[in-house]
Amino acid sequence: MSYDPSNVFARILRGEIPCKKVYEDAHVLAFHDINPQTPTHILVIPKGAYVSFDDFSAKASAEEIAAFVRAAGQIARDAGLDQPGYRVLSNMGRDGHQEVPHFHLHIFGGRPLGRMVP
Ligand code: D5M
Repeated sequence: MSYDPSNVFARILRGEIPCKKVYEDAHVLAFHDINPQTPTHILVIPKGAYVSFDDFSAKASAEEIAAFVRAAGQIARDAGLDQPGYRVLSNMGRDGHQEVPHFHLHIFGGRPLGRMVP
């Protein structure tokens, strides 16, 4: 699947639509989900044009991957979620019910999340 630059997260990265930003560095942007499923629901996205986790894992540089993972952990810590914990999830493709075709990680927290339901 080729990258569609008109997707909503690409538009956020270009500053065409606003977001509630929680973190930004050279490789990563994070903001609050517009439709939060938990008291804290943050989306972490790479600035590079990657469609999905599959695309990112295959094509991103080691520097981008390291920056992304480090940032995601820091964002969760800064949100106060590391104790008592949180959930990280990425929907991938049609069966994964991915709606926005720009790779993103969901960080869910702020209440007990219960057992993971696929
Ligand atoms: O989830 C895509 C997520 O993106 C979903 O939880 C809503 C969120 N979303 C969609 N548009 C926006 C804007 N404009 N700001 C913040 N969050 C947004 P997926 O994993 O693709 O199913």
